[in-house]
Amino acid sequence: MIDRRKFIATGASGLLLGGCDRLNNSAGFRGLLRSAEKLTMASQRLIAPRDALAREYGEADLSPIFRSNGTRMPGTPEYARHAAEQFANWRLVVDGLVARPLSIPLQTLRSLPHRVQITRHDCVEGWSAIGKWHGVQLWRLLQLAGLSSRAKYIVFHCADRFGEKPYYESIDLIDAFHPQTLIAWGLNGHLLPIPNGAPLRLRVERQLGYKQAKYIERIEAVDSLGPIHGGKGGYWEDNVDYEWYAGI
Ligand SMILES: Nc1nc2c(c(=O)[nH]1)N[C@H]1C(S)=C(S)[C@@H](COP(=O)(O)O)O[C@H]1N2
Ligand SMILES: [Mo]
Repeated sequence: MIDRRKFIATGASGLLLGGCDRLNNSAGFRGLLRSAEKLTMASQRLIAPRDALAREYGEADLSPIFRSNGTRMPGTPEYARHAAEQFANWRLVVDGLVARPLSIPLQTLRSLPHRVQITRHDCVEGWSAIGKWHGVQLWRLLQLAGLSSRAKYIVFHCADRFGEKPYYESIDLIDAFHPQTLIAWGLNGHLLPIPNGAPLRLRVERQLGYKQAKYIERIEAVDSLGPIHGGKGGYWEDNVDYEWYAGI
């Protein structure tokens, strides 16, 4: 019995091979193939990684302790008072280029739909830790506030100071609307501990540790980073020339 499918398959691929062989023999066509390949790689590097999800891990991968770095306890009297009250009166301000500026009580924020994700944090100082984060997706807050079409960046103002200088960070709208970008209020199944940024910290999973702003009290939408503090978009960017886009 003749296997018709096999016959057709062989026949077809035979034809294709014949055609490709002929084309492959032309140096010009091989060059074209190579440049098309380079083009694909280049465009994937430029576009795909910005939207791609950061790797998520399982419970078994969690680091036994998620260490703390930078500020472990903001030194201001205001923060001390909030900490003593278990942050019962903490509010998150969302303002700048928005239609409806918000001042969201922490309790309300924690009652919004949230996402849980286990990701790896990489610090430039050469350590990593895997933690489980619980938080509201930033895009939800920007939607609630009615982000203006003039906005280009989202700035995170923090409660801690380095001398006189407040810690702050900023991201663009691609990262701001990324599904894994959270305003996190929980770590490993508990409310966020103070050393890790209580009561609210940013998780922007495609970027390095210093972008993960802790102790967030205000989120500001802006069209330019120039007028804010040193103008380079973040405390470390202003003061020690760290990259603004710290992609990993
Ligand atoms: N407000 C604030 N956010 C901050 C810092 C800080 O000192 N202050 N340190 C950054 C750095 S360098 C790292 S590696 C992470 C550390 O987060 P962790 O303390 O939860 O490990 O927070 C980042 N966010
Ligand atoms: Mo870091």
